[in-house]
Amino acid sequence: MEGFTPWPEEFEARYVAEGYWSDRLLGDVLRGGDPERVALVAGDERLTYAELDRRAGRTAAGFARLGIRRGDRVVVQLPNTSSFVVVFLALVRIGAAPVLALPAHRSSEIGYLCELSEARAYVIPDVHGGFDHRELARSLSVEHVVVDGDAQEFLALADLEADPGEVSCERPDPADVGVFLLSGGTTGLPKLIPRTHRDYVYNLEASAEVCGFTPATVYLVVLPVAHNFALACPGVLGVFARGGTVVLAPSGSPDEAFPLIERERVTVCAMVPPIALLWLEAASWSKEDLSSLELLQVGGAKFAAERAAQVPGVLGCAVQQVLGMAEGLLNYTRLDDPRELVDTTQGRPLSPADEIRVVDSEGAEVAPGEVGELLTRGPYTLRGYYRAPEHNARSFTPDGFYRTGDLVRQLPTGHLVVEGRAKDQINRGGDKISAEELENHLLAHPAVHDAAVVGIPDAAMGERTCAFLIVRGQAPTLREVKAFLKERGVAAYKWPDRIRLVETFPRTPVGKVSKKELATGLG
Ligand code: OOB
Repeated sequence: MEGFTPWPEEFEARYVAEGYWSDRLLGDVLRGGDPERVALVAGDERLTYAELDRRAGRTAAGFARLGIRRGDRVVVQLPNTSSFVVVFLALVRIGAAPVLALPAHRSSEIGYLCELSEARAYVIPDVHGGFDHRELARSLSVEHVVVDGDAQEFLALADLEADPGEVSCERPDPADVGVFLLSGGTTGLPKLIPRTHRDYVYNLEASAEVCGFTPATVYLVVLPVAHNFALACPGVLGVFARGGTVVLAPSGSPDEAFPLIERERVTVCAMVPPIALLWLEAASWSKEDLSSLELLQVGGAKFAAERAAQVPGVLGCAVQQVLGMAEGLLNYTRLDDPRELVDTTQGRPLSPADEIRVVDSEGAEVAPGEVGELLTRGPYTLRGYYRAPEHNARSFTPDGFYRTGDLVRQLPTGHLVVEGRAKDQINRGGDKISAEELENHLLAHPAVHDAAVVGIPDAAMGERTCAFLIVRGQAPTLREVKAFLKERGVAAYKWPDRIRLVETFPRTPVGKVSKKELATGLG
């Protein structure tokens, strides 16, 4: 595929020879499950492996009948519903790569994703969280819009289904791009991460192994299912690969999640730290029986050691810290690690083939145990963002290591401790916000002369977003700034929590805006 950077041949040969890469495909992930067992619970729906397989097959045939085929891209923006799972499986079966947008994305993000990926179709709910996605779809120029629900002038997902016997379609190659994930982003525009069938299958199968998933696993999804963590670390796909059961929740709120844990006897759940904090609080007064829980996976942002240490006592289950990224590299604390490591580190690399370097600002490796930027290369870490040559030149070393922008130190055991960040990004409770992207939107406001966006510490979210503005004329209020960003179609999680008006920005010796100084000045 044009715009995709493959692994160099010698790496490909090694990953195949050493068994990291197989010829299993994402679309075959259901094949291990007992046909009679429940694969998916969503609201009142309960689908067995056989039923889910059949629906995925019929929907795959439907997309193929529309003319969507191997190598095409389809932007999928569905919330935590069975339709997400069906559409995802359908597309990967016919070799069309889903581009996984988040439900919170709006016209700014979706328009860009459709254009960059030259999407043949856009799959949406009718209305979700009070937002009418059909209206957004009307502003796009994509060939097919498929709606889960009331389709109006578009095509209803329910009407898309076709008989798999009637349409033939090409089988994808394991080396093909199977799915596009979104990068948290550090530049003006979001980036697309191509994940091949074989690298992502390895990602989810190796994760399922390390996390001890079995047919008895009952996995509750509380993060957006389109996020890598919930989808494949080991996530929904890892559960399917092991023949377990997935339960979809609309959110991580204890009001919604706890009754599901009790009813479905949930054993494992993946979440970001703010949700874990809510659960720790809610467990003391909630009446639900949470005793089925065995494992809480926490990642996406740093989880404090003190809170991690509370999990077993309060929630009655083990905790696992996960330092992951859509770009690839996953670190997990292991189920048999000593408690000290589980509480105080963000895990160690998933794969023996993951290569890790911790380097200083000149790119030289730091002494063992010192803090530096984490670089990585491996069988499931990208070699380049999709169609982004200039950005790739900066994001990778000449020998193919991805610069994560995370500041870490590595213990003799291999475990990593996240100590900070070298990238211009805000991590708002696991949601990633590119400072530059938000600054560019703010600069479009007629009263904003200059803008600098920084993260400020926050007890619940880890960080919140503060926009420092130099204005000309009438200064906008926070409310007006939010309304302006909404009007521009920017996802709400990117809107600043605070604005601060300033006369000038502090500068570094080389004349760059000193975000460190801006952030500390807030106190
Ligand atoms: C996950 O993926 P992304 O792509 O949303 O964000 C990746 C970035 C990392 O580079 C790091 O800056 C931060 O999120 N991060 C953490 C962390 N886990 C991720 N920072 C501190 N502590 C952690 N445990 O966030 C993601 C993907 C797969 C599994 C889990 C998380």
